[in-house]
Amino acid sequence: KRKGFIFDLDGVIVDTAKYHYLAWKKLANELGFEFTLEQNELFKGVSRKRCLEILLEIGDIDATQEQFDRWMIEKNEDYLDFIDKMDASEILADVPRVLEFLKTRDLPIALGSASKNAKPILEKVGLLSYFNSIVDGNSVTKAKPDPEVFLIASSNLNVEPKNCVVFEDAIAGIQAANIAQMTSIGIGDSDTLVEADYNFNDFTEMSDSFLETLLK
Ligand code: B16
Ligand code: MG
Repeated sequence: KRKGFIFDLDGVIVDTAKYHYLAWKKLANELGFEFTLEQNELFKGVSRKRCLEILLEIGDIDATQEQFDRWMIEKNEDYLDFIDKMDASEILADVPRVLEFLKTRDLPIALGSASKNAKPILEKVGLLSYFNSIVDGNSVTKAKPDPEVFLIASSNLNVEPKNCVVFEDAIAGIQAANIAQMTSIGIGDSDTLVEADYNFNDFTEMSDSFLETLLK
């Protein structure tokens, strides 16, 4: 059977979480409260709109629709200033080796991310050409753990969900892959990602022989 491979972006291909954090922290500070790295954990894999809602809950701030929209734009502009400076040096270890492994075997590859900035980021770091399909925050309506993002990717790749493999760093992302009946591979802390079918701290721990077993 034909296998398909779906990658999350933030925390799997690049570590953009630190830039999201700095941009949210700047906004929080402007609004007069602190935003910690620990609180930032709740923002991983979550849409921009939902992140702002949580941030305002943390700061106990009631916003008008107009303020809300303005802060969404402001945060994204600050985030894009960081993205603008990104290059290939920010690709996480051994990601190119795994992409190359799949590409040389002609296997279809998709991105499955909540980010609306996914495409420019892949372009910046020079990985866009590896992807047969980009499913991002612009094409999905339901957030992970809803499996929508991965099911669209599976259909775009023309590979049945049960033959898709998902690489994810967020609990909600692993749950989404499991609900979609896909093989879930947790990238990161195995105690956090206990629901994953397989766990690796990062791609340097994933051998070519393990990748071979995924093709069967
Ligand atoms: P944007 P992923 C997610 O990316 C991030 O983990 C999350 O923190 C962010 O809020 C979300 O993208 C939306 O990003 O503001 O760029 O649209 O992990 O799903 O690749
Ligand atoms: Mg992620």
